[in-house]
Amino acid sequence: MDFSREPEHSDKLHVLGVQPWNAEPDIAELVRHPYTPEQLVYSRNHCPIRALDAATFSVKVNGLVKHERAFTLDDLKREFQRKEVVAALQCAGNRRKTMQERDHKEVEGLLWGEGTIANCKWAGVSMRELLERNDDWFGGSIPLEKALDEDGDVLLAYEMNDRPLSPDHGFPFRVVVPGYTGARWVKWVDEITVAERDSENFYQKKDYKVLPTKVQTHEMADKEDWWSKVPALQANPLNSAVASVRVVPPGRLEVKGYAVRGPTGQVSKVEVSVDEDDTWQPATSTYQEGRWSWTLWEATLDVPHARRGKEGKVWCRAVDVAGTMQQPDTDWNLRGVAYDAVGEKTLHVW
Ligand SMILES: Nc1nc2c(c(=O)[nH]1)N[C@H]1C(S)=C(S)[C@@H](COP(=O)(O)O)O[C@H]1N2
Ligand SMILES: [Mo]
Repeated sequence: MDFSREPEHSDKLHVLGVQPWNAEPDIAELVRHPYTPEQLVYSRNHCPIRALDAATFSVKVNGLVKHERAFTLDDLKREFQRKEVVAALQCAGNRRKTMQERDHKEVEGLLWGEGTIANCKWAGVSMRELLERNDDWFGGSIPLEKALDEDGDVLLAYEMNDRPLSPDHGFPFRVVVPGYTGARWVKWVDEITVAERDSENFYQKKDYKVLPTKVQTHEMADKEDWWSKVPALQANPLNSAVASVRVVPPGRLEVKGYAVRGPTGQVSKVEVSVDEDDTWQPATSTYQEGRWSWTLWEATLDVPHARRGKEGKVWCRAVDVAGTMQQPDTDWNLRGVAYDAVGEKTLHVW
């Protein structure tokens, strides 16, 4: 049941759009908290927020399952164990503005900064248990494998940071897919279908894809049918960003930021530099938890050559347990998604 009342939004966010509601926090403030407090959790919506009544709202499980069934929030809580996972939720458009500025080339979409990421404790029902209860699927696709992988930690979540989800973030249910792009974390979910093919939904088929750089316009993407040639974006890339830099005279910088894992494993190291490719110094990790959280880090840099009034840049790069490392440059793509070049922050005066 949809109510007409408008949900209350956090006033701590920079607003990119009111209808639908799209807003992100200041990242210097964001990295002060290992678990992102609700008022600093970005909000990304393609349609109006839904205000649902948990007493009547239910989620259907159907498709290639033995028993189709609908569950209310009470059913889920009564019939399944509560499972928790700490995981960073991140929009595919995170750092899109940096991509546009860095490549001097316009990308399509809301110009998100580097704050569309939130590290929260999610709780709900294991997607694996839910599907196995109703089970008997045929074949498999990568998303089904992810849903059934015990270590994939996919949830049908009803809590965020130990509280019921708010309307902005999907009350009563949302899917939590640790390590995967935010677009797959469907909010207000009312149907889960096990099928042989991925969904025909617009956001699965015609959006959230890393198109090749040569696809320069939307018309070209449509005309040459690039949408069907490129797979849907799933796992987030290994990434990092410089969130704040404090100048400590004479000649020292205190730098803080976040890093987030890619498909090949958790972040094992973050390095910072003031000259990008010459010397990289290790940062210290101040927070990381489990397989799916973000990593908070900080570093103190001696920059004897820094002079007040001179422009400078601070860079950061993450390395994961498999040795994958963020690269200085990545290719521009039309939709500005999955931007993962080394982090950078310009200081106008240091
Ligand atoms: N129903 C619904 N679910 C959705 C979306 C949406 O527009 N509608 N946006 C998706 C995208 S693109 C992102 S990045 C995340 C954002 O989640 P948040 O608003 O809780 O931060 O939700 C995803 N789930
Ligand atoms: Mo997103």
